[in-house]
Amino acid sequence: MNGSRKLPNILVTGTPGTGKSTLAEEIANSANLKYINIGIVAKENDLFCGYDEELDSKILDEDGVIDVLESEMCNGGNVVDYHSSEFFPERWFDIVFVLRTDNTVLYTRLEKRGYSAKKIQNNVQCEIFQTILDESKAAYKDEIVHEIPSNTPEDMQNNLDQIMSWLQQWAANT
Ligand code: DAT
Repeated sequence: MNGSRKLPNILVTGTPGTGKSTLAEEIANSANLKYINIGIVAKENDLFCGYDEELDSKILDEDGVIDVLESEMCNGGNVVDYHSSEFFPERWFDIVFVLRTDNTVLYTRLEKRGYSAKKIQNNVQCEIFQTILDESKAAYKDEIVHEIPSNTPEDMQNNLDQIMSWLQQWAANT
């Protein structure tokens, strides 16, 4: 925990389609924190540096994103939503949630989103190999990284309840 912040910063990460935006927005609304979607920040500030044909997605200017968000993150009280976690400064986050979704459920969600077959396959494989979980565990202290299920609305409610209790505890300890 970073003693200089009055409110914590939360990272919600996971493979695309696992429910990051849905949960992160719910947390921000329920706890009166600021929701920060890295994709939107990048678009608004034109923070891309090319296109990855293999992954069929724009390449993020990571240093640019860090520069734009640094002071806001130092103040605390943010819920950050992104499908990667390792390039953020470790000191930014007090807790990291990695959403996990069963392959078939994820497949259906990505199909509904209109992704190409290749993009769906890449993302489902990323989930099968637990790429984002491993990346988060390598980038942050084990005790702040939490793997949470995100298959059903009940999972979401459960996750929200647990995160709200964690926030209350955080407030009580500062
Ligand atoms: P992400 O931000 O990780 O790409 P999202 O929040 O846009 O994912 O969610 C993808 C879709 O899945 C969207 O239609 C909402 C739905 N969804 C998210 N979390 C869910 C959950 N726990 N149970 C059922 N559906 C969920």
